[in-house]
Amino acid sequence: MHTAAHAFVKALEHEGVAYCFAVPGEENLDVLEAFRTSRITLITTRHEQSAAFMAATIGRLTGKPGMVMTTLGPGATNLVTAAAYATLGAMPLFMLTGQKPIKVSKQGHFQIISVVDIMKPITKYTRQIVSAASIPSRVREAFRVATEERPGAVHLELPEDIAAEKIGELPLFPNNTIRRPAAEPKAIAEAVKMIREAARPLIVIGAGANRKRVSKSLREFVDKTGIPFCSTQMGKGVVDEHHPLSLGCTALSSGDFVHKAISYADCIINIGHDVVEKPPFLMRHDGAKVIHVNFNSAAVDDVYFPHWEVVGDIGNAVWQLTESVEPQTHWDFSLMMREKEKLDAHIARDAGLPDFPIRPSRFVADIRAAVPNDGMVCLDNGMYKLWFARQYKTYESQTLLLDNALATMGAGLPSGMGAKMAYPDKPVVVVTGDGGFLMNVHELETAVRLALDLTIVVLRDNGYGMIKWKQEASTFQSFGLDFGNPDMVALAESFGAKAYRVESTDSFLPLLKDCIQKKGVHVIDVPIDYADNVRVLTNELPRLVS
Ligand SMILES: Cc1ncc(C[n+]2csc(CCOP(=O)(O)OP(=O)(O)O)c2C)c(N)n1
Ligand SMILES: [Mg+2]
Repeated sequence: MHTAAHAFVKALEHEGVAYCFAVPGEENLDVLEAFRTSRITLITTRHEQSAAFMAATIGRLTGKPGMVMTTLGPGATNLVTAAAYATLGAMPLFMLTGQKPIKVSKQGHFQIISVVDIMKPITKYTRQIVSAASIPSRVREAFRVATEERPGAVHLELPEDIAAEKIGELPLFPNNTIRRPAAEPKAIAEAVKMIREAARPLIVIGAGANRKRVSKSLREFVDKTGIPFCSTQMGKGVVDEHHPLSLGCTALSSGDFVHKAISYADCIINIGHDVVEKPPFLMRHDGAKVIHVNFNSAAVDDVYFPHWEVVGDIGNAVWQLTESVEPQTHWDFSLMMREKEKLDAHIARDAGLPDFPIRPSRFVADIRAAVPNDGMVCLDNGMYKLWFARQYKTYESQTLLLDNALATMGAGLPSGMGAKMAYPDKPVVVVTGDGGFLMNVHELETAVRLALDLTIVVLRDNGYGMIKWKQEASTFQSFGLDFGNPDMVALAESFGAKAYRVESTDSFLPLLKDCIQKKGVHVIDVPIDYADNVRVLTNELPRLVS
């Protein structure tokens, strides 16, 4: 007879789980045994946090929950950051944790904390399984909730005595494809009227538009109407940023050319807005009219209170708008387009700077030159994220994976590993700071063991550069943000990776191209000069964008 753990793993197979990332504990042993003969691939990692970052990335890219398994207590608490990352970032993630026996236990409170309570504020659903018979329905419900808009993390706890129970075959529940409801025609009609009557409409693309298949319909909307667009950091790439009507990304909170372009709009078609991202524009009561197009109605906020809402499947809503909105002769985009020209010229100006250590604009330009159009760049969190969001033009949706929701350090390398597993044929480059890299550097061992083809570029400024920028820009004295580094090349080589130190700026691009072509894990140690953070972003831009 099978155990409840077998029933659990069968339910996971039924949900289409391909990988389970795990640091197992003794409370997981029955489940581990069930995985041994399952078609799900178990991937042992070196930390629970990084395991869950990998799983969340699989969820983010496939739309189906990625899975992580840990033990109780310390294994479960190590999931906290990644659960928050998935929930704030709207990534479907399924977490399974073990627990001591709940029926009879002779172990006191050893390692026991209420994991379900810990998970409450950072998940959409968290339950302890108290009877084997409820496994199929609990698993189905967890996967349904994790996947449904807005997606996020869910958690089940399986105590070891329940997992070990002998049971017969349990029937599984249908895993239906659910069609999302379409926006109501009256909602569309009013939006069409507002867009037609505007003088300078503008499309703003947010994180929600980057989750589902919206790219094609949005591209058609832009092409047919000729309305310019810009995006938030997590909306990058939904429409090719090389498009002549692309006004850029709201990488900085304010004060860039793109913000100036937005200020000219009198009607903003705000597609897939997500309040977790810093607002791409601040609404004013006497400002532009805003049309909210999203899966759900708008969460009202001091800076966000749209005038009209088109609620329903975004792709369908955009298709309906495309059907009805014709280009209007009274629309005038000339002021917006002038800001685009200035932005493009500003980005191009520093793209070829020869200085060593490399400067941020040159670094971003070199990465863009090396990575093919469909190749993926996965960022950790640090100063370079702003430079990438501002200056790395994406061709396709989900080709620049960044986290502008929890914005946690440490997710760069694991997210790159998850991306490579989700898309084995696409080149994947991780860009991380020296701070963030060392937060999950141990996963180099997992990457080498899995024989992933992955290039990791480590930007070395010997400090927490992003915070140093804010410290300097706020005119604080330099204090408390510098650190030393190990020899990155020796460190990476000790894990079995190939490693290189960049000693001239011109050598970086050919080296990167070469690593992307080759098999295996490659780590490139790149010293960076961050003086442009203050020089360009803090001091120069406000002068230029007046
Ligand atoms: C887990 C976590 N801790 C702290 C922060 C705050 N923080 C944001 S960026 C940053 C510095 C990142 O340093 P590094 O990885 O070296 O990148 P750099 O900015 O130097 O390029 C810090 C400390 C964070 N976002 N996440
Ligand atoms: Mg750094």
